Amino acid sequence: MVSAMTVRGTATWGVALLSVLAVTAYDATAAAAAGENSRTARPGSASATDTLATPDIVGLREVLRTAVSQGAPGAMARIVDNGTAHNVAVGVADRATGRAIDNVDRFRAGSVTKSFSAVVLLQLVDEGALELDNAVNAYLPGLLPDDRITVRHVLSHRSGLYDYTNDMFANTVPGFEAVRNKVFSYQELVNLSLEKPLGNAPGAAYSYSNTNFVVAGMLIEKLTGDSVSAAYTSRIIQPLNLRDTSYVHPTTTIAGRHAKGYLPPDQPGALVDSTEQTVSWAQSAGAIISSTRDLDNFFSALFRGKLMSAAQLTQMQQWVTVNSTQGYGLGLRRRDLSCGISVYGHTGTVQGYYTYAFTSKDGARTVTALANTSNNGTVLNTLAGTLESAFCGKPAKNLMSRSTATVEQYEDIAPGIARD
Ligand code: REY
Repeated sequence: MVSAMTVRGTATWGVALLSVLAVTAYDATAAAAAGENSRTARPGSASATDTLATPDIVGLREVLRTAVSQGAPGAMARIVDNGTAHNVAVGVADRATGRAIDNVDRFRAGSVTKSFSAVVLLQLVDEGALELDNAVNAYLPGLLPDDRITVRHVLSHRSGLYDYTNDMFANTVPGFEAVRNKVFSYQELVNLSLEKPLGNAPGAAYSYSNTNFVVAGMLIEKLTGDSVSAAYTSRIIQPLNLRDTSYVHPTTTIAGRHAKGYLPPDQPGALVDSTEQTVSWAQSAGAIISSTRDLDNFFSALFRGKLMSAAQLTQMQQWVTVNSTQGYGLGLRRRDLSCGISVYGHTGTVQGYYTYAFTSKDGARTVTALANTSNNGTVLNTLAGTLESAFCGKPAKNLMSRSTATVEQYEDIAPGIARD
Protein backbone atom coordinates (compact mmCIF):
# COMPACT_ATOMS: atom_id res chain seq x y z
CA MET A 1 0.00 0.00 0.00
CA VAL A 2 1.30 3.43 -0.79
CA SER A 3 1.93 5.80 2.00
CA ALA A 4 -0.10 8.94 1.88
CA MET A 5 2.14 11.72 0.67
CA THR A 6 0.93 15.25 0.66
CA VAL A 7 2.20 17.66 -1.90
CA ARG A 8 0.57 21.02 -1.77
CA GLY A 9 -0.63 22.56 -4.97
CA THR A 10 1.58 25.32 -6.22
CA ALA A 11 0.09 28.73 -6.56
CA THR A 12 1.91 29.03 -9.86
CA TRP A 13 -0.26 26.46 -11.55
CA GLY A 14 -3.00 28.93 -12.45
CA VAL A 15 -0.34 30.84 -14.34
CA ALA A 16 1.15 27.61 -15.57
CA LEU A 17 -2.17 26.56 -16.98
CA LEU A 18 -1.98 29.48 -19.36
CA SER A 19 1.37 28.33 -20.61
CA VAL A 20 -0.05 24.86 -21.12
CA LEU A 21 -2.15 26.41 -23.82
CA ALA A 22 1.07 27.51 -25.43
CA VAL A 23 2.21 23.87 -25.15
CA THR A 24 4.92 24.47 -22.61
CA ALA A 25 5.93 21.09 -21.27
CA TYR A 26 6.91 20.62 -17.68
CA ASP A 27 9.86 18.39 -17.02
CA ALA A 28 7.79 15.48 -15.89
CA THR A 29 10.54 12.93 -16.19
CA ALA A 30 12.20 13.32 -12.84
CA ALA A 31 8.93 13.65 -11.01
CA ALA A 32 7.45 10.66 -12.75
CA ALA A 33 10.52 8.60 -11.97
CA ALA A 34 10.14 9.56 -8.32
CA GLY A 35 6.64 8.11 -8.34
CA GLU A 36 7.74 4.90 -9.99
CA ASN A 37 8.11 1.75 -7.99
CA SER A 38 11.46 0.07 -7.79
CA ARG A 39 10.49 -2.88 -9.95
CA THR A 40 9.89 -0.76 -13.00
CA ALA A 41 12.14 2.22 -12.41
CA ARG A 42 15.00 2.33 -14.86
CA PRO A 43 17.38 4.99 -13.60
CA GLY A 44 18.99 6.92 -16.38
CA SER A 45 16.76 5.59 -19.10
CA ALA A 46 13.25 6.21 -17.83
CA SER A 47 12.41 8.57 -20.65
CA ALA A 48 14.24 6.89 -23.48
CA THR A 49 11.70 5.54 -25.91
CA ASP A 50 14.55 4.57 -28.20
CA THR A 51 15.17 1.70 -25.80
CA LEU A 52 11.80 0.24 -26.75
CA ALA A 53 11.61 -2.43 -29.44
CA THR A 54 10.12 -1.43 -32.80
CA PRO A 55 6.32 -1.83 -32.71
CA ASP A 56 5.16 -5.14 -34.13
CA ILE A 57 2.50 -4.07 -36.63
CA VAL A 58 2.09 -7.57 -38.10
CA GLY A 59 1.58 -8.94 -34.59
CA LEU A 60 -0.87 -6.12 -33.83
CA ARG A 61 -3.02 -7.06 -36.81
CA GLU A 62 -2.96 -10.68 -35.65
CA VAL A 63 -4.17 -9.65 -32.18
CA LEU A 64 -7.05 -7.69 -33.72
CA ARG A 65 -7.92 -10.60 -36.05
CA THR A 66 -8.01 -12.90 -33.04
CA ALA A 67 -10.37 -10.52 -31.21
CA VAL A 68 -12.70 -10.60 -34.22
CA SER A 69 -12.51 -14.40 -34.39
CA GLN A 70 -13.54 -14.46 -30.73
CA GLY A 71 -16.71 -12.47 -31.30
CA ALA A 72 -15.87 -8.77 -31.71
CA PRO A 73 -17.56 -7.40 -34.85
CA GLY A 74 -14.56 -5.09 -35.28
CA ALA A 75 -11.26 -4.21 -33.64
CA MET A 76 -8.80 -1.42 -34.33
CA ALA A 77 -5.70 0.14 -32.88
CA ARG A 78 -3.52 3.17 -33.46
CA ILE A 79 0.10 3.25 -32.36
CA VAL A 80 1.95 6.55 -32.39
CA ASP A 81 5.70 6.07 -32.19
CA ASN A 82 7.61 9.34 -31.92
CA GLY A 83 5.12 11.04 -34.22
CA THR A 84 4.73 8.17 -36.69
CA ALA A 85 1.22 6.73 -36.62
CA HIS A 86 0.35 3.12 -37.43
CA ASN A 87 -3.36 2.46 -37.90
CA VAL A 88 -4.67 -1.09 -38.09
CA ALA A 89 -8.31 -2.16 -38.26
CA VAL A 90 -10.08 -5.48 -38.76
CA GLY A 91 -13.80 -6.23 -39.10
CA VAL A 92 -16.81 -3.93 -39.14
CA ALA A 93 -18.04 -0.77 -37.46
CA ASP A 94 -21.63 -1.57 -38.42
CA ARG A 95 -22.97 -5.09 -38.82
CA ALA A 96 -26.06 -3.90 -40.68
CA THR A 97 -24.20 -2.10 -43.46
CA GLY A 98 -20.97 -4.06 -43.28
CA ARG A 99 -18.95 -0.83 -43.15
CA ALA A 100 -15.36 -1.57 -42.18
CA ILE A 101 -14.19 -0.23 -38.83
CA ASP A 102 -11.54 2.47 -39.13
CA ASN A 103 -9.42 4.48 -36.72
CA VAL A 104 -11.33 7.64 -37.61
CA ASP A 105 -14.39 6.09 -35.95
CA ARG A 106 -15.42 7.50 -32.60
CA PHE A 107 -16.51 5.21 -29.78
CA ARG A 108 -17.47 5.15 -26.10
CA ALA A 109 -14.24 5.09 -24.07
CA GLY A 110 -15.77 3.96 -20.76
CA SER A 111 -13.47 4.25 -17.79
CA VAL A 112 -10.77 6.10 -19.67
CA THR A 113 -13.07 8.91 -18.50
CA LYS A 114 -11.65 8.29 -15.02
CA SER A 115 -8.28 9.60 -16.18
CA PHE A 116 -9.96 12.77 -17.47
CA SER A 117 -11.73 13.26 -14.13
CA ALA A 118 -8.50 12.71 -12.20
CA VAL A 119 -6.65 15.21 -14.42
CA VAL A 120 -9.24 17.89 -13.70
CA LEU A 121 -9.00 17.26 -9.96
CA LEU A 122 -5.20 17.30 -9.99
CA GLN A 123 -5.30 20.61 -11.86
CA LEU A 124 -7.54 21.87 -9.06
CA VAL A 125 -4.89 20.70 -6.58
CA ASP A 126 -2.34 22.70 -8.56
CA GLU A 127 -4.63 25.71 -8.31
CA GLY A 128 -4.87 25.36 -4.55
CA ALA A 129 -8.57 24.58 -4.63
CA LEU A 130 -8.26 20.96 -3.43
CA GLU A 131 -6.03 18.84 -1.22
CA LEU A 132 -5.70 15.13 -1.90
CA ASP A 133 -5.53 14.17 1.75
CA ASN A 134 -8.51 16.19 2.83
CA ALA A 135 -11.78 14.42 3.55
CA VAL A 136 -14.30 14.32 0.72
CA ASN A 137 -16.83 15.51 3.28
CA ALA A 138 -14.80 18.69 3.78
CA TYR A 139 -15.83 19.67 0.25
CA LEU A 140 -19.18 17.89 0.07
CA PRO A 141 -20.48 18.02 3.66
CA GLY A 142 -22.34 14.92 4.76
CA LEU A 143 -22.05 13.12 1.41
CA LEU A 144 -20.13 10.06 2.60
CA PRO A 145 -20.77 7.97 5.72
CA ASP A 146 -17.17 8.17 6.95
CA ASP A 147 -15.23 11.41 7.42
CA ARG A 148 -11.97 9.51 7.02
CA ILE A 149 -12.52 8.95 3.28
CA THR A 150 -10.14 11.31 1.50
CA VAL A 151 -9.97 12.55 -2.06
CA ARG A 152 -6.89 10.35 -2.53
CA HIS A 153 -8.78 7.27 -1.35
CA VAL A 154 -11.51 7.95 -3.88
CA LEU A 155 -9.14 8.50 -6.81
CA SER A 156 -7.17 5.33 -5.99
CA HIS A 157 -10.25 3.13 -5.37
CA ARG A 158 -9.46 2.72 -1.68
CA SER A 159 -12.57 4.37 -0.22
CA GLY A 160 -14.44 1.09 0.31
CA LEU A 161 -17.51 2.61 -1.38
CA TYR A 162 -19.62 -0.18 -2.85
CA ASP A 163 -19.90 -0.34 -6.65
CA TYR A 164 -23.60 0.02 -7.42
CA THR A 165 -23.03 -1.40 -10.93
CA ASN A 166 -22.63 -4.84 -9.29
CA ASP A 167 -26.38 -5.00 -8.88
CA MET A 168 -27.33 -2.86 -11.86
CA PHE A 169 -25.64 -5.20 -14.36
CA ALA A 170 -26.01 -8.55 -12.60
CA ASN A 171 -27.97 -9.59 -15.71
CA THR A 172 -26.21 -8.02 -18.63
CA VAL A 173 -28.81 -7.18 -21.28
CA PRO A 174 -31.81 -6.65 -18.95
CA GLY A 175 -29.58 -4.51 -16.73
CA PHE A 176 -28.47 -2.44 -19.69
CA GLU A 177 -31.97 -2.01 -21.12
CA ALA A 178 -33.25 -0.87 -17.72
CA VAL A 179 -30.82 2.07 -17.62
CA ARG A 180 -29.93 2.88 -21.22
CA ASN A 181 -32.35 5.81 -21.37
CA LYS A 182 -32.29 6.76 -17.71
CA VAL A 183 -30.89 10.02 -16.35
CA PHE A 184 -29.46 9.75 -12.84
CA SER A 185 -28.26 12.54 -10.62
CA TYR A 186 -24.87 11.96 -9.00
CA GLN A 187 -26.62 11.87 -5.65
CA GLU A 188 -28.91 9.06 -6.83
CA LEU A 189 -25.90 6.98 -7.87
CA VAL A 190 -24.16 7.61 -4.54
CA ASN A 191 -27.37 6.68 -2.74
CA LEU A 192 -27.44 3.34 -4.60
CA SER A 193 -23.90 2.68 -3.38
CA LEU A 194 -24.71 3.64 0.20
CA GLU A 195 -27.40 1.00 0.41
CA LYS A 196 -24.44 -1.30 1.13
CA PRO A 197 -21.82 -0.88 3.86
CA LEU A 198 -18.25 0.14 3.04
CA GLY A 199 -16.28 -2.87 1.82
CA ASN A 200 -13.14 -1.82 3.67
CA ALA A 201 -11.94 0.81 6.08
CA PRO A 202 -10.96 4.02 4.26
CA GLY A 203 -7.53 3.57 2.67
CA ALA A 204 -7.18 -0.08 3.69
CA ALA A 205 -7.65 -1.88 0.37
CA TYR A 206 -7.90 -1.42 -3.38
CA SER A 207 -11.37 -2.23 -4.67
CA TYR A 208 -12.39 -0.86 -8.06
CA SER A 209 -15.69 1.00 -7.80
CA ASN A 210 -17.45 3.37 -10.18
CA THR A 211 -18.87 5.15 -7.14
CA ASN A 212 -15.45 6.68 -6.51
CA PHE A 213 -15.50 8.52 -9.81
CA VAL A 214 -19.09 9.62 -9.38
CA VAL A 215 -17.81 11.32 -6.23
CA ALA A 216 -14.96 12.72 -8.36
CA GLY A 217 -17.55 14.28 -10.67
CA MET A 218 -19.35 15.82 -7.72
CA LEU A 219 -16.07 17.30 -6.51
CA ILE A 220 -15.36 18.76 -9.95
CA GLU A 221 -18.79 20.40 -10.10
CA LYS A 222 -18.55 21.70 -6.55
CA LEU A 223 -15.08 23.17 -6.96
CA THR A 224 -15.46 24.60 -10.45
CA GLY A 225 -19.07 25.70 -10.04
CA ASP A 226 -19.70 24.24 -13.48
CA SER A 227 -20.49 20.93 -15.16
CA VAL A 228 -17.94 18.16 -15.68
CA SER A 229 -18.57 18.64 -19.38
CA ALA A 230 -17.36 22.25 -19.12
CA ALA A 231 -14.34 21.17 -17.07
CA TYR A 232 -13.26 18.44 -19.50
CA THR A 233 -13.77 20.78 -22.44
CA SER A 234 -11.98 23.88 -21.17
CA ARG A 235 -9.17 22.09 -19.33
CA ILE A 236 -8.38 19.11 -21.58
CA ILE A 237 -10.34 18.79 -24.82
CA GLN A 238 -9.79 22.32 -26.13
CA PRO A 239 -6.17 22.81 -25.00
CA LEU A 240 -5.18 19.50 -26.60
CA ASN A 241 -7.46 20.02 -29.62
CA LEU A 242 -9.14 16.63 -29.18
CA ARG A 243 -11.63 17.03 -32.00
CA ASP A 244 -13.25 13.59 -31.63
CA THR A 245 -13.71 13.82 -27.87
CA SER A 246 -16.88 14.91 -26.14
CA TYR A 247 -18.95 14.49 -23.02
CA VAL A 248 -22.58 14.86 -24.02
CA HIS A 249 -24.44 13.24 -21.13
CA PRO A 250 -27.40 12.64 -21.26
CA THR A 251 -27.52 12.76 -25.06
CA THR A 252 -27.79 9.18 -26.29
CA THR A 253 -26.20 9.47 -29.71
CA ILE A 254 -22.58 9.63 -30.87
CA ALA A 255 -22.04 12.53 -33.27
CA GLY A 256 -20.01 12.06 -36.44
CA ARG A 257 -18.53 8.89 -37.82
CA HIS A 258 -18.46 6.18 -35.18
CA ALA A 259 -18.33 2.46 -34.54
CA LYS A 260 -21.54 0.88 -33.34
CA GLY A 261 -21.33 -1.02 -30.07
CA TYR A 262 -22.55 -4.61 -29.82
CA LEU A 263 -23.40 -6.23 -26.50
CA PRO A 264 -23.56 -10.03 -26.25
CA PRO A 265 -26.17 -11.43 -23.85
CA ASP A 266 -25.12 -13.73 -21.01
CA GLN A 267 -26.68 -16.74 -22.68
CA PRO A 268 -25.87 -17.40 -26.35
CA GLY A 269 -28.11 -15.17 -28.44
CA ALA A 270 -28.26 -12.19 -30.77
CA LEU A 271 -25.96 -9.24 -30.17
CA VAL A 272 -27.71 -6.10 -28.91
CA ASP A 273 -26.89 -2.81 -30.64
CA SER A 274 -25.92 -0.79 -27.55
CA THR A 275 -24.56 2.29 -29.34
CA GLU A 276 -27.21 4.68 -28.11
CA GLN A 277 -27.49 5.19 -24.37
CA THR A 278 -27.24 8.03 -21.86
CA VAL A 279 -24.33 6.37 -19.98
CA SER A 280 -25.90 8.18 -17.05
CA TRP A 281 -25.07 5.18 -14.85
CA ALA A 282 -21.39 6.12 -15.26
CA GLN A 283 -21.14 9.86 -16.08
CA SER A 284 -17.78 11.11 -14.74
CA ALA A 285 -16.76 7.46 -14.24
CA GLY A 286 -17.26 6.45 -17.85
CA ALA A 287 -19.25 8.57 -20.33
CA ILE A 288 -16.62 10.15 -22.58
CA ILE A 289 -16.72 9.61 -26.35
CA SER A 290 -13.37 9.67 -28.12
CA SER A 291 -11.15 8.17 -30.83
CA THR A 292 -7.88 6.27 -30.94
CA ARG A 293 -6.09 9.41 -32.15
CA ASP A 294 -7.43 11.57 -29.35
CA LEU A 295 -6.71 9.07 -26.57
CA ASP A 296 -3.17 8.60 -27.89
CA ASN A 297 -2.78 12.37 -27.78
CA PHE A 298 -4.32 12.64 -24.33
CA PHE A 299 -2.02 10.15 -22.59
CA SER A 300 1.01 11.37 -24.51
CA ALA A 301 0.30 14.95 -23.42
CA LEU A 302 -0.29 13.83 -19.84
CA PHE A 303 3.10 12.11 -19.64
CA ARG A 304 4.84 14.92 -21.48
CA GLY A 305 3.75 17.12 -18.60
CA LYS A 306 1.29 19.27 -20.53
CA LEU A 307 -1.73 18.81 -18.29
CA MET A 308 -0.50 19.35 -14.74
CA SER A 309 2.56 20.15 -12.71
CA ALA A 310 5.33 17.59 -12.25
CA ALA A 311 4.34 17.37 -8.58
CA GLN A 312 0.79 16.30 -9.40
CA LEU A 313 1.94 13.89 -12.11
CA THR A 314 4.01 12.25 -9.38
CA GLN A 315 0.94 12.01 -7.17
CA MET A 316 -0.97 10.43 -10.02
CA GLN A 317 1.68 7.67 -10.06
CA GLN A 318 1.63 6.64 -6.41
CA TRP A 319 0.78 3.02 -7.09
CA VAL A 320 -1.53 0.78 -5.15
CA THR A 321 -0.95 -2.88 -6.00
CA VAL A 322 -3.72 -4.39 -8.12
CA ASN A 323 -1.97 -7.69 -8.82
CA SER A 324 1.51 -8.93 -9.73
CA THR A 325 1.62 -7.00 -13.01
CA GLN A 326 -0.63 -4.00 -12.39
CA GLY A 327 -0.86 -0.92 -10.22
CA TYR A 328 -3.48 1.80 -9.84
CA GLY A 329 -2.49 5.41 -9.25
CA LEU A 330 -5.00 8.28 -9.25
CA GLY A 331 -7.37 7.53 -12.13
CA LEU A 332 -4.45 5.87 -13.85
CA ARG A 333 -3.38 2.28 -14.46
CA ARG A 334 0.15 0.92 -14.65
CA ARG A 335 0.71 -2.35 -16.50
CA ASP A 336 4.01 -4.21 -16.49
CA LEU A 337 4.59 -5.92 -19.82
CA SER A 338 6.41 -9.17 -20.68
CA CYS A 339 9.47 -7.27 -21.96
CA GLY A 340 10.01 -5.62 -18.58
CA ILE A 341 8.69 -2.15 -19.35
CA SER A 342 5.70 -0.50 -17.72
CA VAL A 343 3.03 1.49 -19.52
CA TYR A 344 0.46 3.94 -18.20
CA GLY A 345 -3.10 4.70 -19.12
CA HIS A 346 -6.54 3.23 -18.58
CA THR A 347 -8.93 0.61 -19.85
CA GLY A 348 -12.62 1.07 -20.46
CA THR A 349 -15.73 -1.06 -20.63
CA VAL A 350 -19.14 0.20 -21.56
CA GLN A 351 -21.79 -1.92 -23.22
CA GLY A 352 -20.51 -2.70 -26.72
CA TYR A 353 -17.04 -1.19 -26.34
CA TYR A 354 -13.71 -2.34 -24.87
CA THR A 355 -10.87 0.21 -24.85
CA TYR A 356 -7.18 0.11 -23.94
CA ALA A 357 -5.25 3.41 -24.02
CA PHE A 358 -1.64 3.44 -22.78
CA THR A 359 1.58 5.40 -23.14
CA SER A 360 5.26 4.89 -22.50
CA LYS A 361 6.76 6.79 -19.58
CA ASP A 362 7.99 9.64 -21.76
CA GLY A 363 4.77 9.94 -23.77
CA ALA A 364 6.65 9.26 -27.01
CA ARG A 365 4.91 5.99 -27.79
CA THR A 366 1.21 5.38 -27.30
CA VAL A 367 -1.39 2.84 -28.31
CA THR A 368 -5.16 2.95 -28.18
CA ALA A 369 -7.13 -0.17 -29.07
CA LEU A 370 -10.88 -0.66 -29.37
CA ALA A 371 -13.13 -3.66 -29.92
CA ASN A 372 -16.81 -2.93 -30.48
CA THR A 373 -17.99 -5.61 -28.12
CA SER A 374 -17.98 -6.18 -24.35
CA ASN A 375 -19.19 -8.80 -21.86
CA ASN A 376 -16.63 -11.09 -23.48
CA GLY A 377 -13.63 -11.72 -21.24
CA THR A 378 -11.86 -13.63 -24.00
CA VAL A 379 -11.80 -10.59 -26.27
CA LEU A 380 -10.75 -8.34 -23.38
CA ASN A 381 -7.80 -10.63 -22.68
CA THR A 382 -6.85 -10.77 -26.32
CA LEU A 383 -6.97 -7.00 -26.70
CA ALA A 384 -4.34 -6.66 -23.95
CA GLY A 385 -2.00 -8.18 -26.55
CA THR A 386 -2.08 -4.84 -28.40
CA LEU A 387 0.10 -3.42 -25.61
CA GLU A 388 2.65 -6.17 -26.12
CA SER A 389 2.74 -5.54 -29.88
CA ALA A 390 3.00 -1.79 -29.40
CA PHE A 391 5.66 -1.65 -26.69
CA CYS A 392 7.52 -4.99 -26.71
CA GLY A 393 7.87 -5.57 -30.46
CA LYS A 394 7.99 -9.03 -32.00
CA PRO A 395 7.73 -11.82 -29.41
CA ALA A 396 10.87 -13.85 -28.79
CA LYS A 397 10.70 -17.17 -30.66
CA ASN A 398 10.62 -19.22 -27.49
CA LEU A 399 7.71 -17.28 -25.99
CA MET A 400 4.67 -19.49 -26.43
CA SER A 401 2.08 -16.91 -25.55
CA ARG A 402 1.90 -13.45 -24.14
CA SER A 403 -1.70 -13.57 -23.13
CA THR A 404 -1.97 -12.18 -19.65
CA ALA A 405 -3.64 -13.84 -16.71
CA THR A 406 -7.38 -14.28 -16.42
CA VAL A 407 -7.62 -11.24 -14.16
CA GLU A 408 -8.30 -9.22 -17.32
CA GLN A 409 -11.96 -9.97 -17.34
CA TYR A 410 -12.37 -8.28 -13.99
CA GLU A 411 -10.51 -5.18 -14.99
CA ASP A 412 -13.27 -2.59 -15.25
CA ILE A 413 -16.02 -4.60 -13.76
CA ALA A 414 -16.58 -5.19 -10.11
CA PRO A 415 -15.90 -8.90 -9.51
CA GLY A 416 -19.50 -9.48 -8.48
CA ILE A 417 -20.76 -9.00 -12.02
CA ALA A 418 -17.86 -10.28 -14.08
CA ARG A 419 -18.82 -13.05 -16.44
CA ASP A 420 -16.55 -15.99 -17.30
C1 REY B 1 -20.30 -2.27 -16.39
C2 REY B 1 -20.81 -3.54 -16.96
C3 REY B 1 -18.84 -2.07 -16.64
C4 REY B 1 -20.59 -3.71 -18.43
C5 REY B 1 -18.28 -0.90 -15.89
N1 REY B 1 -17.65 -0.01 -16.69
O1 REY B 1 -18.36 -0.76 -14.70
C6 REY B 1 -16.97 1.12 -16.16
C7 REY B 1 -15.53 0.94 -16.51
C8 REY B 1 -17.46 2.42 -16.70
O2 REY B 1 -14.78 0.69 -15.57
C9 REY B 1 -21.13 -4.96 -19.04
N2 REY B 1 -21.02 -6.13 -18.20
C10 REY B 1 -20.38 -5.17 -20.35
C11 REY B 1 -22.04 -6.69 -17.59
C12 REY B 1 -21.72 -7.94 -16.82
O3 REY B 1 -23.17 -6.25 -17.68
N3 REY B 1 -22.90 -8.59 -16.31
O4 REY B 1 -19.43 -5.98 -20.37
O5 REY B 1 -20.74 -4.48 -21.30
O6 REY B 1 -15.17 1.00 -17.72
